[in-house]
Amino acid sequence: MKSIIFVGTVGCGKTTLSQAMLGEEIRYQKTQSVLVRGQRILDTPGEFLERLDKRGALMTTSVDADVIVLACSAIEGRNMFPPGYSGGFAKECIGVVTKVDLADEDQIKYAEEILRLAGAQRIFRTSGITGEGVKEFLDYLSEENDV
Ligand SMILES: Nc1nc2c(ncn2[C@@H]2O[C@H](COP(=O)(O)OP(=O)(O)OP(=O)(O)O)[C@@H](O)[C@H]2O)c(=O)[nH]1
Ligand SMILES: [Mg+2]
Repeated sequence: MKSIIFVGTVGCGKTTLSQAMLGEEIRYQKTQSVLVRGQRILDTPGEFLERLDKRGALMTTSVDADVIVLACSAIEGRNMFPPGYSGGFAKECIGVVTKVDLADEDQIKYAEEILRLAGAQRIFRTSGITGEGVKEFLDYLSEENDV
């Protein structure tokens, strides 16, 4: 599997999705600092995106990952990614809509639009709680993809 770094707002579901990807027990744990999970997943605190003074740290940390994964909760309803955000990383950038188990189709589409505007080239619909979409996402990360 390619190594990834999750980028998304506080509470959008990065850690929960990481736990689902790794087949771990799902338990809430606020991410306080950058954490490597299962060797290939860099889990970051949402504050790294939300606070302007932390965004540089996010860029530096992303050097260690093959793929940038922008995460957007389907029930969040706000966009914290600047347009074309992915361009700053100069790497493959994809998106995950999280918490699809709590959302309707319109909400999911809105989150997909946010991710597309941020520059995500592929987008997956996921839920760390029900496990929806997790296999498709993992399969993608295990494939060779030319972007
Ligand atoms: N129903 C549902 N709840 C979710 C899902 N993903 C996360 N949650 C809940 O949302 C809350 C925050 O989830 P986290 O995974 O900790 O969010 P995070 O993005 O890691 O947040 P930070 O570490 O603060 O950046 C927790 O209470 C989770 O149980 C999901 O797919 N479905
Ligand atoms: Mg977290």
